[in-house]
Amino acid sequence: MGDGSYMFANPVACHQIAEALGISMLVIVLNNSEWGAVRQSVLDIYPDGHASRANAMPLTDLSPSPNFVKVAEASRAFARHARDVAGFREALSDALAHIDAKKGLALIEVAVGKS
Ligand SMILES: Cc1ncc(C[n+]2csc(CCOP(=O)(O)OP(=O)(O)O)c2C)c(N)n1
Ligand SMILES: [Mg+2]
Repeated sequence: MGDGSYMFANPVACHQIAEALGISMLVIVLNNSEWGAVRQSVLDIYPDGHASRANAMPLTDLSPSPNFVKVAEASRAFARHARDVAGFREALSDALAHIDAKKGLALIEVAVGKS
C-alpha cells in the first residue's frame, strides 16, 4: 500500500490487533511521501491550473514522512526500511521467514520516487 493509504488505515489500531490475535501478515509500504493519486487527479482535471505550476502541490505532500518502522515497532512487529533493491530482497527474505515462523506482523517500508 501507499504511505497515505497506510496512514488512512489507522495503523496503530491495526498493529495492536495483529499482535493481540497473533496475525502473521506482511505489509509493504511504498513511501513516496505524498498522495500521488490525488496529485495526478488534480493534474488530469486542471492541467494548467495553479497547482500544476507549484513546486510543491498543496495538500498532496506528506513530508516529512513519519517513521513507519517505528510505528510497527511500537507493537513489537518485525519492521525494516528498504532503500534499494538489495536492501528490499534481504528485508523481504527476513520478513517471509518471520511470517513462516508465525511470529506476527512484518512491515517493510520501501522508499520510492514520485511518479
Ligand atoms: C479514507 C480515504 N480518504 C481519502 C481517500 C482518497 N484517496 C484515494 S487515493 C489517495 C492517495 C493515496 O496516497 P498513497 O496511498 O500514498 O498512494 P500514492 O498515490 O502516493 O501511490 C487518496 C487521498 C480514500 N480513498 N480513502
Ligand atoms: Mg504515497
